[in-house]
Amino acid sequence: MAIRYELLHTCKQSGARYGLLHTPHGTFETPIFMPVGTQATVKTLTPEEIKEVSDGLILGNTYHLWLQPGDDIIKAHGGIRGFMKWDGALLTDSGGFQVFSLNSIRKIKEEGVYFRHHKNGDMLFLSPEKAIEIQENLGADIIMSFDECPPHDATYDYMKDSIERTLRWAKRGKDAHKTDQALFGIIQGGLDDELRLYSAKKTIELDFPGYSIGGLSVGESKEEMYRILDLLKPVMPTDKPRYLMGVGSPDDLVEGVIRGVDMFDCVLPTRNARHGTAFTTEGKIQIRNKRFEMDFSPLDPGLITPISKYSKSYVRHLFKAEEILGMRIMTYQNLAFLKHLMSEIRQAIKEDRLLDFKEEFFKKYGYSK
Ligand code: PRF
Repeated sequence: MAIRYELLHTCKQSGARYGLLHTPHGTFETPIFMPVGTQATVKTLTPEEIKEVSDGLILGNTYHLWLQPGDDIIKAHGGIRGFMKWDGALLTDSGGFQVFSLNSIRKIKEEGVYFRHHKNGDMLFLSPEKAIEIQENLGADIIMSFDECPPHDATYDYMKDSIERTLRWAKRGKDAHKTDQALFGIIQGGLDDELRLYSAKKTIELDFPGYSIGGLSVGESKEEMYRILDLLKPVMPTDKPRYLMGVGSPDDLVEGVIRGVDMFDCVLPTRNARHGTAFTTEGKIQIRNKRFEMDFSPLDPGLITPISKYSKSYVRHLFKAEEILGMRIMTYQNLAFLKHLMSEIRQAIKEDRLLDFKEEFFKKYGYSK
């Protein structure tokens, strides 16, 4: 196991955790947000830019890179890091979630999942062992068990069968895993307290170096997600990192950290950016809006970065003219904003005032709860 988590402080006001995640490619302060680089690129940015707007740890996807260009080609480059020239640290998701979210035609069997390629229709098969093998070829520092993420409104019986299978898959993945990459277990269980606690207990018994919380932010309300996080907080091992998968709106980051989460990833900041929505210290803005036509102020007057020299009026023009630079500037902004937010959160934890910070944050930035 080539990572180590060090818990350095627990916020007296909120119970949030401040710690260090030691990996072979850097030591990172947690809580941390990881930008998503699904196809061995954080869309629109160069690795040098990703360095500037991240804390140095990003996410890649097994599913996409296995299908294109193929994990053999990436392995021949020395893994994703060598392929995309990223010298920071990396985490890969196992492909399970993507199989379920991108493919409507699929068959879940005990041995794995059969499905059709979402573009060319080829019949494909992904299993716990195969997901580990691909992730070993992709070479990330942290890798994920192969899981099923059932719909949040699945029946109790379906959910129970699914988490039992995911537990058997986790064990099979663990048995197949040979490298010193850190393999995380994934807790599922939907919105049912009993099933969540059962999945947590059994996953923790398998003894992984870190635990992911999956199956959330899949259509349920924020209150339901926070309730499940509250439920899990006291049962998670304190000496291992906790990763909430696919969650990263500014309000969810604050609420997740309060509930003991150390790591997050989400396509939201980068995807929103490409659709013209900026996260700023003055709230969320849609840059295409007519009110920015003559606005010569920077995208985010409260956060000075290399893109602050561009006016809102200019970035609006780039979007209206469908110029690629517009997406680049907005992606830079949204990731820079989340990096800044996470550093403020860490500071507030260290000073035992994260609940005060939350109050201020929601009031000042206008993010809805
Ligand atoms: N499982 C995996 N990846 C994921 C999820 C999950 O449940 C989610 C759910 N929010 C995002 N990414 N393997």
